[in-house]
Amino acid sequence: MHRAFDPSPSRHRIALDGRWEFTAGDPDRYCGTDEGGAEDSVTDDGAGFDPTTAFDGATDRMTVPGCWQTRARYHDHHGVGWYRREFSLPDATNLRLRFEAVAHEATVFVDGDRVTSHTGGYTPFEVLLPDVEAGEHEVIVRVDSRLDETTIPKPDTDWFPYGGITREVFAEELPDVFVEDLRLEYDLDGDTAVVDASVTLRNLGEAVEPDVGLAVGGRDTTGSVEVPPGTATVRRTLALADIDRWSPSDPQLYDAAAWVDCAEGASARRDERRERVGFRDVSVDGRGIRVNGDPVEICGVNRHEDHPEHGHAQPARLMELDLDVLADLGANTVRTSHYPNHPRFLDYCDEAGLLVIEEIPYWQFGPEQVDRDGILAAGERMLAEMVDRDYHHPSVIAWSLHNECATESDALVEATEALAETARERDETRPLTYATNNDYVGTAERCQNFVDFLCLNAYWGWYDESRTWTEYLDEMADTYDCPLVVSEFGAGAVAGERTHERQKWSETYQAALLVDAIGAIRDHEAFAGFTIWQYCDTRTQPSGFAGRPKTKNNKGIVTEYRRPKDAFDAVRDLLDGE
Ligand code: ADA
Repeated sequence: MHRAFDPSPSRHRIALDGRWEFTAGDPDRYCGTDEGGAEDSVTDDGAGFDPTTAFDGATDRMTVPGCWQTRARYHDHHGVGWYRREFSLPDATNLRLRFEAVAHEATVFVDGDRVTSHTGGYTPFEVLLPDVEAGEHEVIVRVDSRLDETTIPKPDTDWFPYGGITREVFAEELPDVFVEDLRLEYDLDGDTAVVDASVTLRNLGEAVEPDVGLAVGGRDTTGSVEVPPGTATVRRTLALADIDRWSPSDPQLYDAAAWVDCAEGASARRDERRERVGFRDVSVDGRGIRVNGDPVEICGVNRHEDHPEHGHAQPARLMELDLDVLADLGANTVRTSHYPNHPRFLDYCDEAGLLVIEEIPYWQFGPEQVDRDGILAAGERMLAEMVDRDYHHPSVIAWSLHNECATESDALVEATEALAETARERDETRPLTYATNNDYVGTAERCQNFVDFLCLNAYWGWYDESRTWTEYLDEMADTYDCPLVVSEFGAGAVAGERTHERQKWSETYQAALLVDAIGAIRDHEAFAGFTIWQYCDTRTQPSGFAGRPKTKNNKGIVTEYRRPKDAFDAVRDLLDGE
């Protein structure tokens, strides 16, 4: 299950995880790749491409969810992979086919027809297939993991952009009238919450007049509405008294459900969609970030989804382990650097009271990248997909628009304004931020007015020793009057190297640097907190990054297998972890 709760309990769900047939590379007859694949999947003689021919040669098996580079045979394969599997339907039905993530470009064929495509490896997509016949069906997915100067992220990231069907895939049977989307907004006044729900219904048949209901925290409301063929949005409101607010120390969650119930006819089925909400408000005020009006000190880490055996495709037990390790550390925040993490991980953060700053992989873009055709629009789409997917998580306290982009340039001023607008159109409740290293590298910052607080990345004591932490923090406090979080700082440490606190690459040096920086940040009243770079050691790319022993970014305070380094113990002592 891709979530920690069942979001659609009334639907029969067919999990499409497990072993798929797999083959690497395109067949000769496929000539859609240069133009982006999706619409152009025809052969050079102009005929429609038969995707089954991709499997004419020798084929292999691949586990879904999974990343092919975690297998030695495909360790260096940046390119195309074709996946195929079958599933059977006992009866004809409408189907919702959903992919939680495919890295990085997907083209999906069902029974030989191309049904959808998607670009962006960290957000979900789905397709509605009406009236699918009973019997055996075949799904084929062409996955292209290549990144180039026109993709998000760009190719030379300091993390490993694994390829594959990296998160869960499933098909859900749908009645003719179903809940396509549920959005719960609320107003809080003391311990009263007024929930305003938009229930989007989809009707694949004739006009009907079903009951549409909403339940939140044990209260419900129902009424009938006319639903014409197509899509209709119904509003339902509920006032809840005596609610317990969600907070980091008391993460109260409430179940919410919206349903549509058709009394008779072919669509005589109740369809239900569930969400979980935590009532809280997030605000920024002067120098502080507040939850329910109370200032919170951000004490956290940056987390990539990486592990030697799983890559990006994190099994639930690994997410649970990470949650436990973070609790042991005494951390209260995760920055999902540099892309939306798995939705189940965010469910766990909701349950644990962890705060999350979530980001899209707009990573180190210069003006020339942002000026490329389509990059801004693709960024806006990715941001919208992230906000839509994660809107209900109380743990998510801010959306981060980008990381270390050239925010001194006109192109980024324009892009930041557009991205901020996209986020605010979809969510008026959460503060916006982005991470910048401009002051660290000595260029001017021009985008801070589009966001509510700034994340600052700086590597004093590691890449550069020309300033002390206190000097830097004082200068940042004089430069900006918004809340500030030091969102990246750290040192590389080769696990087991325990030598001397002046010996770079040792655990000892890393621990000493973090203690010094964290002490200075916590002592400075202008700073709302910090997120350490980074949680665990991660695989990176061989090109472009000097100082990456074993092709890893070794700045983890735990190893790639989550074994604590000295820095973990030192930070835990500062944070009073277990
Ligand atoms: C940057 C970047 C990170 C990582 C880090 C480092 O701040 O945002 O992704 O590359 O530097 O380890 O140098």
